[in-house]
Amino acid sequence: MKTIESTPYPWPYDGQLRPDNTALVVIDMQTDFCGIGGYVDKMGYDLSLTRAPIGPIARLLSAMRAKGYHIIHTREGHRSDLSDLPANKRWRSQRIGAGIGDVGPCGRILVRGEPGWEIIPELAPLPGEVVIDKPGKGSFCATDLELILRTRGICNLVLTGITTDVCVHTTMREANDRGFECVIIEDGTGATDLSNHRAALKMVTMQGGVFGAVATSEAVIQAVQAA
Ligand code: C5J
Repeated sequence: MKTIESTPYPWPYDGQLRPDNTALVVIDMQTDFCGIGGYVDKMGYDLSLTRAPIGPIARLLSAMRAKGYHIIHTREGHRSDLSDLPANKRWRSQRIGAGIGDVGPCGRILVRGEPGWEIIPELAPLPGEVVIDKPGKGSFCATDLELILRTRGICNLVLTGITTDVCVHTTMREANDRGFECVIIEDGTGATDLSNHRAALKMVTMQGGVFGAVATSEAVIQAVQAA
């Protein structure tokens, strides 16, 4: 039996924390969400909030890669012809001055293959690690993530990335409804607004852990490194 110290219960619920059944999921650590000139920067939000999880995620990647855990990265982005970009998503982004598909300082905003869409170099995937390209906020919508998890026998997800209240939360809710056991990492996630980050974490802890549990990166690292 192995668990991580977390709130509101030691995670995972069944004590079966192992490299073969557990994945570290790193969500949307792309320049568009945490780099100068990217989508979040164009919207005028404080980049220090979305850059805060970079260090904790780097340490988690190092610890979990060393122990052979599955590593999965995601990228939010659209086809270059924007055929998978809903008109309302584009319209809303244009209203706030950061039109998805429009040219910005880092190329076309949230378009696959553009510089802003790339995962930041500090957290770059290693060869062989799964990278999920998603057109939406959740990582399960219009992707093969669930097929990959089931094929590999992964039932536990350690969720990190940005933003806590949007793509990470949507992914956690989607995963929870599919029966995956999730923990969200409080210092391994970040939002465009600090109170939204804190509220998103608090929501998870309600109802006995309505979507799973909340832990620190250090608690995960200590557990995976324990003999
Ligand atoms: C957003 C994301 N916030 N990765 N995307 O639009 O959370």
